[in-house]
Amino acid sequence: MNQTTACPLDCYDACRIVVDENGKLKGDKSHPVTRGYLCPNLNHFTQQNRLLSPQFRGDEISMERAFELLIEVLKNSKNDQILYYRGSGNVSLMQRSCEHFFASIKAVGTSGSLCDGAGEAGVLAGRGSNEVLSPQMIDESEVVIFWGRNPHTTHSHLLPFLEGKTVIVIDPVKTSIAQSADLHIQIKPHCDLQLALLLSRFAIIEGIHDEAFLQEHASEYNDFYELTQSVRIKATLDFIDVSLGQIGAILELMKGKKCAILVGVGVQKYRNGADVLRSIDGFGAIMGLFGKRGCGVSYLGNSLSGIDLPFESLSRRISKPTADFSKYNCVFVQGANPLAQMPNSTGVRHAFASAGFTVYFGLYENETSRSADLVIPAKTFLEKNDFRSSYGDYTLQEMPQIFQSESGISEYELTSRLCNAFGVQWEDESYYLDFFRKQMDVRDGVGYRRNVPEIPYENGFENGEFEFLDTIDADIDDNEGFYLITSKYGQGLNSQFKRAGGVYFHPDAGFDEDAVVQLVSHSCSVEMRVRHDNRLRKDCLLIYSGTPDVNVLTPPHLSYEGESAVYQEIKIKVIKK
Ligand SMILES: Nc1nc2c(c(=O)[nH]1)N[C@H]1C(S)=C(S)[C@@H](COP(=O)(O)OP(=O)(O)OC[C@H]3O[C@@H](n4cnc5c(=O)[nH]c(N)nc54)[C@H](O)[C@@H]3O)O[C@H]1N2
Ligand SMILES: Nc1nc2c(c(=O)[nH]1)N[C@H]1C(S)=C(S)[C@@H](COP(=O)(O)OP(=O)(O)OC[C@H]3O[C@@H](n4cnc5c(=O)[nH]c(N)nc54)[C@H](O)[C@@H]3O)O[C@H]1N2
Ligand code: SF4
Ligand SMILES: [Mo]
Repeated sequence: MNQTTACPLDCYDACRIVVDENGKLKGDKSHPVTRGYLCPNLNHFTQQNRLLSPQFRGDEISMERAFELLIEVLKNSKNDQILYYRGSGNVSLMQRSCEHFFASIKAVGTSGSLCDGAGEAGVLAGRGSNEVLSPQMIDESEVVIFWGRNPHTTHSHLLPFLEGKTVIVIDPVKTSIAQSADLHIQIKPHCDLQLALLLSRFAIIEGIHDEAFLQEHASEYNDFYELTQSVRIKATLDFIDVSLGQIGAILELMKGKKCAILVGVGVQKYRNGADVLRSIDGFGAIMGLFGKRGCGVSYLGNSLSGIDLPFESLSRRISKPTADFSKYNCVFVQGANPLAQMPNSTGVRHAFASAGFTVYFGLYENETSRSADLVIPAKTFLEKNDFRSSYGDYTLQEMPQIFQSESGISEYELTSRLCNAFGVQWEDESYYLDFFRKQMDVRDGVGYRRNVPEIPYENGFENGEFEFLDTIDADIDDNEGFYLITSKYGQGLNSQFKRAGGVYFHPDAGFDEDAVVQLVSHSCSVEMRVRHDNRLRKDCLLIYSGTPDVNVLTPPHLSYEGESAVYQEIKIKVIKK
């Protein structure tokens, strides 16, 4: 008999999956968003290639022995010498059960993000809360703007909802959506703040701003207008590589239309990422896009909003993108591959190797598992009970266990063992599953979170009013080198599944295909093979997320707000070999 579950990968879509009697995964035709299709990541998902047994320094050991070793090192470490580092290999809710144990023994956790933290800080500063437009709400819009977001790769289930709409794309890369869009602005990277300010300024000059909305919900807009006037028009347009005609064209297409601006992580992989999001939100407010059907600015949402968790939460935390593993006697890594995915890989790898004892709890072998003292294999999402919420919509879906398996251990089971060993209060699995099930509101066979807005910001903003950006850092970075674009790869998910390789340049950027070049950033360098891609600007190079060693080039800085990694902050020098 067919069984249904949901995909727990770190992705907007949260697809509903049908598992047939042969164990094959298919999209659920009755789901309003999945509509019968999965993506390449899940179509090729197999139970193979996974870690099958625990290992201690490269030797296979039993699960019993693995727990003896883990418990011993935890008992011999002071609580502030234990670091719990969770990634986003699986974003389901039971992943958080392990945090209950580490919080209870007062270990150190992480705060901030490798992903969307800078942008989120900007959204919160302006709106007070971070709500998304569900695909059903985007369906009602007439104009959709993809701003630093690549839906063919990262949000493919949104594509059918775009039929018949006007599409505008703001992206330095001529992505698939840019190729079919009504208008593509191939902006220079890191110039979105200036573009948003210029759009806001010209919207007001042309009188297409929403005066009534601004009076009621964003009354400081005149100060924001003044701020936009501090931007020198001609010099800025030249620098960001956008023409006045293009600004006019965007506003003309938006005029009087229901418009959704979908912002991705691409715009905020910089230290001022929060201000970038805030300026885009500011433009949304000027156009009166909040609180109306089919309108809004939508970033990656908070998959936990409206959900109560039954687990203890860590009270002590360090910033995730700059976590210094060498300071800890025990580092416990769960669902993550920090040795590939954190910025500044060289520093991270040294620090990990000099930590007292390192544990990797995950599904696949990778840079982190190979360097860890102890490897504990996890169970796949098909082999354990769970729930899945999403940062792209308001679903909350049950993921029942579908297969039995002898290998690996679930997050619930691992936590049970640790809680038992340390006398930490812990309940039966059914208690936690019921806790989540009770928060699910099932409509037409699909589970949703309770207490979520149908129309985000319909009743205004959390702080009473929308708060505009009030100062800008006018510095324009014009250092030598190529802009680094490091975005998502269609055949893999960060460092899971198929991994990309090589560095991509425009064919006219001056490097021959297949040549090996040396790429140099802050203090580190790596060699990569050249690939050509004519979708790129000539001043950019592209290395996909998940490419081995890409993060040797990325800097160990935090965003000014939001404790986020800033992968694209530093330009890259290229040396021919
Ligand atoms: N297939 C696949 N899907 C995924 C993932 C994956 O690895 N593979 N990862 C998942 C995760 S973890 C996340 S966070 C989401 C992210 O989803 P997206 O936000 O769509 O991801 P990115 O590919 O990082 O960036 C999107 C776009 O930003 C553009 N960009 C880069 N720099 C700039 C800039 O300065 N300005 C502007 N305007 N655009 C810029 C890039 O060219 C790219 O097209 O995707 C999720 N989905
Ligand atoms: N250069 C560059 N670097 C980036 C990015 C980029 O765009 N460019 N993107 C950043 C972003 S947005 C993100 S979100 C991060 C992601 O970085 P990470 O959170 O480190 O994610 P992954 O690389 O996907 O590694 C996830 C690991 O989780 C394990 N896993 C999968 N399922 C389970 C499970 O059910 N249980 C357990 N215990 N483990 C499991 C698998 O073994 C897998 O190897 O990378 C960041 N790094
Ligand atoms: S990775 Fe995303 S698009 Fe692919 S099946 Fe999972 S939720 Fe759907
Ligand atoms: Mo992410």
